[in-house]
Amino acid sequence: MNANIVARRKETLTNMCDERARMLQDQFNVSLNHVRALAILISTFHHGKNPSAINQKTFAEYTARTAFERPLTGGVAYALKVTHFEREQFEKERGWRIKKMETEDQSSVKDDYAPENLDSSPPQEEYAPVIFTQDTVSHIVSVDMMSGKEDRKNILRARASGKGVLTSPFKLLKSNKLGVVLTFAVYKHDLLPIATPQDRIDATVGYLGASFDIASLVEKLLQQLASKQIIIVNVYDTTNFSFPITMYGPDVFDRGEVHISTVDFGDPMRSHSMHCRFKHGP
Ligand code: WA2
Repeated sequence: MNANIVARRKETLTNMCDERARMLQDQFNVSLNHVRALAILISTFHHGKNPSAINQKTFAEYTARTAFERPLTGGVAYALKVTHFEREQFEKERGWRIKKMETEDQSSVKDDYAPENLDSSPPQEEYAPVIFTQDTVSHIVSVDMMSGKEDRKNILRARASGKGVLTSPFKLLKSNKLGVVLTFAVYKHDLLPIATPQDRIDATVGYLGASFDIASLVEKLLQQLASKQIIIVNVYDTTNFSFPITMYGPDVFDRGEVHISTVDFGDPMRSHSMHCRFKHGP
């Protein structure tokens, strides 16, 4: 092929990929900012008022009406920090037990057992039961988010850092689709920039989280650009550079030219990238 045409093709691929990566990053950032604002809403109107001005009904209504502000999220939820010492009182007041998170395959086995025994979380030092949810994720109400491996790691990192943190991609509850969870800690008072991780842990009252169904959301984004006939797009979590995790797109065997655009989802502990290829080409 003419060297000029090859260079032109390469430039086109670069531009298309960078544009898509930037759109994904921007939409993620918009969602992240609104999830952060929700954490402040909870701090101000739930923990900052006595009695609280937020209950499940108002939380569900507010999050549904502002869902368009969080274009990449499947749902948001709020979990409380509950120590083992506080558990009994908490469960009595709420009228329900803190439940253990179960994966899809476990819950199909579960029917053989008495659900009321299995559902309840075994004793732990502390719990993170969900008390408020957007209706789209109502299935996680009363579930201890610390009993899920990825959710737990996120909670621990969010509260010690004060930053929004992301899980690696994992199968979300119920939908069973690959997604990521974003978590912000909610503190009982403002913390100085010099606060230590332990200061932050001690001041933690709960965790505001959002789930992202990456595959369907990238799909929606790409559809808006109507370029699916031209390029193949993959999104990866490349935090472990030797073991990238596919977040979106088909398995790739093609050795053809690829352009890699980085995507910054705002968590310095994680890396993501978008790979683009022409559908038919050299
Ligand atoms: N939200 C929705 N689906 C999930 C999920 C989750 N976590 N985990 C697994 N499937 C309340 O970080 C606190 C939300 C967790 C927040």
